[in-house]
Amino acid sequence: MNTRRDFFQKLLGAGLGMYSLQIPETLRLLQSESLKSPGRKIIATWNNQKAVEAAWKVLSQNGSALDAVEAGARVPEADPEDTSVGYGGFPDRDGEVTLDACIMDHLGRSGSVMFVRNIKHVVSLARRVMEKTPHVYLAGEGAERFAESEGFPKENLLTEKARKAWEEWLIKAEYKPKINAERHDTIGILAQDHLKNLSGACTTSGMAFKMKGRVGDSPIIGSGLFVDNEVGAATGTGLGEAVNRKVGAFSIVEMIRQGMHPQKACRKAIERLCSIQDYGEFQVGYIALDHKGQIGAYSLRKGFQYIVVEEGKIKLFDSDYHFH
Ligand code: SD4
Repeated sequence: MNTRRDFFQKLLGAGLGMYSLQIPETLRLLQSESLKSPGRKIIATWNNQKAVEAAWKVLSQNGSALDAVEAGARVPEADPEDTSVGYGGFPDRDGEVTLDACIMDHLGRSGSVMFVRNIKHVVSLARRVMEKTPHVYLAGEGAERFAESEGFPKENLLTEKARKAWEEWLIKAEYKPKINAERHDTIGILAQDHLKNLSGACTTSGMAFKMKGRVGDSPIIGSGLFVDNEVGAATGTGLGEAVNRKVGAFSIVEMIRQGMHPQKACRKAIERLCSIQDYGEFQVGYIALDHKGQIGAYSLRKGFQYIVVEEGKIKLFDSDYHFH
C-alpha cells in the first residue's frame, strides 16, 4: 500500500494534495454512460483504488449504492496484500485473524458482524444479517454459524506474510494500541446512486495483534459508520477505541443535519478527539458524503488519504489534518 502511495506521490508530485488516477478502459466506457445521469458519487478511506473501481462499475450501470459499497468493500477483503482487511489481515495476539464489518442502506437499515473467524467476505455477511435476520449485530460463533447456514465458505485467513509479521511481533509481544505507526488501509466506503440514495460499508481485521475478542469502531453503527438518507453518511478509520468513545460517524451526520458542510463536520468531529490523551499519538481519519453529494474528510494527523469517484473520474486526495 505504501509503495503504491509513494508511487503516485512521486509520479504526480507530492504536496499537490490531489492526484488523478488512471481509469481503466472498462470504466472509461462506463464514464460516458454515467455523465447522462450525474449525481453518482463514491468516497472511500485510503488509496483503495480497486475497491472504488468495483463500486463505480455498479453505480455506472444504475446499480444501487448498497450494491456498490458491498462490491467495493469486498475487494480489499479478498486482497492478501492488504494487511488490515479480510484475507491477509494481521491476526490478534494469539495468531488468529478476526474480522469486523458493517453496512447501512438508504432505508436506515443496518447489519453488522464482529469477531468473525474464517469467513473472508464479512461485509456480505453483515448485509445478510441486515436483510435476513431481525437483528443488527451478530458476533463470534453465532455470526460464524449464520455464515455457514448462508453458504459462506470457511477459509483460513492467515497468510504466510501475516503469520511472519505476528511471529516477529511475538519476540517483544508489546501490546501498544497505538495506530499511527501501524499501516492501516481499513476501508470505509460511502456511495450515492442515480436515485440519490446513500449507503455505506466498513470492513477491517482491526488492530494488528489486538487482544482476543477486541472489537473496534468498524462494526459499530454510529461509530465506524452511519447513514441517514435524508442527511448524509460518514465513516472512518484509525484507532477504533477513540472513535468509539466519541461515536464518530453519527456525530458527523448530526452536525450535517444541523446545516454544516461535511468538511466542517469531519473537522469538528476530529477536534473532539483531541481531549483523548491516554493513547499517545494515535491517528483517526473521517470521511463524509451528504445528500447533496458534497464530500468532506479530515484527520487528526498527517498521512490520511481518501479516494473519490465523480463522473467516472477517480481522484486521490491527501486529507487536511489537525496537528501540524
Ligand atoms: C479498528 N478502525 O479496528 C479500525 C482499524 C483501522 O485501518 O481503521 N485500521 O480500530
